[in-house]
Amino acid sequence: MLFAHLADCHIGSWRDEKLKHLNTEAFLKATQMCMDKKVDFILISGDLFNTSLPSVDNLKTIVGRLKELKDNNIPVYIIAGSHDFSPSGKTILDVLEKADLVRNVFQGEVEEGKLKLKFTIDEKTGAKITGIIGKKGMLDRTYYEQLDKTDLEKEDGYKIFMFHTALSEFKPKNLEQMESAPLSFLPKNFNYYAGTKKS
Ligand SMILES: [Mn+2]
Repeated sequence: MLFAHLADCHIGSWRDEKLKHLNTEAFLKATQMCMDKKVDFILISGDLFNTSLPSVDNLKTIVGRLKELKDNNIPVYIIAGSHDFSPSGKTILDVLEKADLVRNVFQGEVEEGKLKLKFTIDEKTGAKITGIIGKKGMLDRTYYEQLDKTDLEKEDGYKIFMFHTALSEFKPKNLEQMESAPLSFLPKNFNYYAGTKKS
């Protein structure tokens, strides 16, 4: 199995003429490598775009590439990051998912105060993928506190957990003030943790 893990692409984050194309170029280069190497799938752990409603130009470029990935039979699994939501909770990622260009793996329901996550199974490899979205100001903390880890940890097979928050144990000294979650928030027994810090 071969997969790629991207995060924090932040397409559209710079206004400066010299800088504003760099994120897009980096994304196009990385995803081109994915196609060249024929990866089985791609994970994007949040903040594909810098805003919940990206510009039409940026959307056109990224949607074009996502379509190419789809045509190459490379599924893209995503979670939303802290920049992906508008104040009303909307995100363009929902539109991309409707168009079948990405799959949001933050799936599940709350039963009696417990968050039960569901796995999304990659057809080609059988990899089981789930995760928790990132929200500004540690609003995602509630998800971790409610998370029922028992079934997740018991599940067999190759498992991937995607998340978008800094882990307290891995914070560098100069970012001590940064909001973070303790390692104990994550379910154990996964084969790969596809994380990124919140920024
Ligand atoms: Mn970010």
